[in-house]
Amino acid sequence: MTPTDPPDQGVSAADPVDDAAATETAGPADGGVSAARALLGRARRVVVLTGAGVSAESGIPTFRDALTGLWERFDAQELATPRAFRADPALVWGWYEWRRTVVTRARPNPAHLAVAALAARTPETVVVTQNVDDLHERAGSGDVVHLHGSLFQPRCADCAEPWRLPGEPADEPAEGRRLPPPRCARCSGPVRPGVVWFGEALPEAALERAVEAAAACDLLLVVGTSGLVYPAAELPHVASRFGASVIQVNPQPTAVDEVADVNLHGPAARLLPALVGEPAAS
Ligand code: BV8
Ligand code: ZN
Repeated sequence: MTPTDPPDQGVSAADPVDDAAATETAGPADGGVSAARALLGRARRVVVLTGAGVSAESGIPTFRDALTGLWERFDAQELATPRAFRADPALVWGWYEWRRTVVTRARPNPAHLAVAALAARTPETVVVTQNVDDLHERAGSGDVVHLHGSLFQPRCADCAEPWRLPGEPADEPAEGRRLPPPRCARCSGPVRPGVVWFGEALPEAALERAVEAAAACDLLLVVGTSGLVYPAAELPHVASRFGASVIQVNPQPTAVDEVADVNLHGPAARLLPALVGEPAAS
């Protein structure tokens, strides 16, 4: 890491056990689904790592998608920073309340449901997400590890006092608006979204749990992430270094391709049910 990089929250791992049998790229007619199903069928300890792509078919824009409305001239990675919130708290709070509105109106899609079904069938499954939405939970996944926080856990930016969201769901206009953040009941500091901004440390317990699960799993299923944001992007490499098989589901090539044993190119809401679904009655 070059000296300019932020303090390291990276992950180190001992060397692996190679599993030659699992190394099959997406040559076969079914695009690798049967190879992936065979790997999944044998797996006992599974980690599912998801990114924005798993919620794309629920109508939630990914981080790659250009922003719209009030925020169209901004880059999401720019807005999701402490600096942007200090510079213009009403713009940033408005953005998060708009995103909370979109998420509240959205519904889990078949990919979220398949992840919940997989966990129900394979008890030692850990669901780790980079997403700040609650669609995994609404699909029935319990105990989801949120590496980057949640839209539903705002807190005071000064004293970290949790701030209780009002009962009624967010209802921001489609084009968005500036919205001054509410004030903390304890110190009247500005309330901020309970997400991890770029340059901020991830919640220690969540990161530790994700790393331990990745090092201990025998299969990591990575869905809908570009694999560019760290330290989350290190998890597939940790799993592979510890000898686990890695299956990726993504319509596009990503930074994870190099470490995946099977790359399934297609939308999560179609491929995850095919991957997890009960074998068709013979
Ligand atoms: C930190 C919450 C240090 C907020 C987010 C090492 C190397 C280089 C840089 C770094 C490094 N280590 C740290 C850094 C800096 C930085 C980083 O990684 N920068 C990158 C961009 C180069 N990391 C950080 O700043 C992290 N903090 O390092 O702190 C520290 C340590 C100690 C003490 C103090 C500080 C914090 C990172 C977390 C930032 N917060 N989110 C919010 O949401 O507003 S990240 C945010 O962006 C998301 O949570 C997600 O993680 C990321 C977006 O990535 P994806 O989820 O992958 O989504 P994306 O849009 O990119 O791609 C979508 C994919 O889905 C695509 O591949 C597409 O093809 C696919 N897709 C589309 N449709 C479908 C689909 N797939 C399946 N089905 C479909 N239908
Ligand atoms: Zn406070």
